[in-house]
Amino acid sequence: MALRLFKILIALTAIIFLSSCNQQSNPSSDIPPNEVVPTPSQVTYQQMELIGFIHFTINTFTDKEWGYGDESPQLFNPTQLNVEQWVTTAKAAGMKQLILTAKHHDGFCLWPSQYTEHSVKNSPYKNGEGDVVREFVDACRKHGLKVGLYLSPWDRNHPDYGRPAYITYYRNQLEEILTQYGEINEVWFDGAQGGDGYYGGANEVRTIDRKTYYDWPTTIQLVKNWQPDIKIFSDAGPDVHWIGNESGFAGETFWSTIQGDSLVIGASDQQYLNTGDPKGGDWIVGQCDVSIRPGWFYHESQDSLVKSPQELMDIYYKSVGRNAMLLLNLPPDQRGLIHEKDVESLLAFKQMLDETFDENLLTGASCSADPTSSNSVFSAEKAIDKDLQTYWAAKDSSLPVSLTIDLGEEKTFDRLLLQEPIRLGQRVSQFKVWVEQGGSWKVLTEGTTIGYKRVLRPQAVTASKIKVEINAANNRPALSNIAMFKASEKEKKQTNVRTR
Ligand code: FUL
Repeated sequence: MALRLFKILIALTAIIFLSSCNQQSNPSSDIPPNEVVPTPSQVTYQQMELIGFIHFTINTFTDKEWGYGDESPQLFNPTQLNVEQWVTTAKAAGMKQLILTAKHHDGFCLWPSQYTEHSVKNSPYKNGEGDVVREFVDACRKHGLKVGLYLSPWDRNHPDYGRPAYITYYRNQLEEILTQYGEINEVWFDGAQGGDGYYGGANEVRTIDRKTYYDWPTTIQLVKNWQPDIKIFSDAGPDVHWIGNESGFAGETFWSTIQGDSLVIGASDQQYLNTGDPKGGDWIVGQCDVSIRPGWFYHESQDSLVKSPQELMDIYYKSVGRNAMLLLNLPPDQRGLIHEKDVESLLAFKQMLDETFDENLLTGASCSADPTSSNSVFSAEKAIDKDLQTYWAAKDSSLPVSLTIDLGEEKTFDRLLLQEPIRLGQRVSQFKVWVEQGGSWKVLTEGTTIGYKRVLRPQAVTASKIKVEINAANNRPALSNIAMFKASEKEKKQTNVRTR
């Protein structure tokens, strides 16, 4: 009898112990989220990190950046167009999505729109039977990339631009590209709107009221009806917003929260877009768009100005490494191919990225929460377990709070990666990283926001213990990942590819 009671007692203790362990790793027992959090679809979107832009249209053949709108469709004549080459190049570089300029400001359509004659259907390409948008979406899907489409709101060809009739035309075109080509992951609304143009032969300047002309709320609703899971990009979101410059960098402090109703497409405060807003009531992912060349479209004169792999790395640190997306433009040339120089630089960049981030030097390390400042509810080890779903969280919001990582042996590193479990909101606004050297702790580097991903580039240091200290946060702090790397030697090599 006593033995049976003893066995029951053991079993009960085991059940209580196991269920308490389970509570710590089960996301269903998450810490309470912030008021403003991303949608699950925005989280998945940001996890793509690196995506690509394809600027290709009549401008490629006229050597212009902005076509006036009077170009003959006959000029669009790529001799070796190979959309698979675009997609396989992007994929080899680690891009997870490509966005194509289905229509740029000149109004020329890469698909045979039924609403205009200004399209591929009147070009020599495939004797007017071609549809570049179709080829593009098919190739992206074949190689597992998500699809995005750019449809310029400004149209320098259309006779009705600036009048109400154009809005119907624009929505008709959106309906074509968003209902006839399967699932589209992102639609890109550019901020350049109004000015001089051909406008059906009027050859004049047409200005619009950026706040009212497009009636964006109605268009956004239509887009979401056609493609419920689509991410809409613009200066004002609602899902993804422009970072405020075309050089590819987010602010060192960058919040994914922002006040959406203060933003106007084509007329937003660029500095505000560059930092986000800790008090913002909307979660809008920041996106850094930049071209691998000075121009967005291909120009032979820029063949010597392709950004070097080192420059691309620097852009990566200032975009993905600052909690934003990187949208890198690869403009095909008149053949319809991404130029060899661009491919070379892009793939060398990817190699550098892999060399730097392949070996996490925290493998095998142990992690503990500072006993004087926290007894962590979600265990400290979760911050280095390489599982982004799990996380360490402090027991409450008292600060500072720190995590100490014991590497077990001395290691040399110069890259640090931190991540917050953003599905619960963005919290940290000040942190420090310490290293123990010769028995005393020294501050190695410090920063403000973390968000989805923050990568820091301190001077190389050799240490066997590091400490991540959170000094300010808008809620109880949590970290889903801490990792440490040694940069590829190639990152530091001087480049003679481009000087600017
Ligand atoms: C800008 C446009 O005017 C450029 O031509 C390019 O498309 C870039 C991505 O957005 O606002």
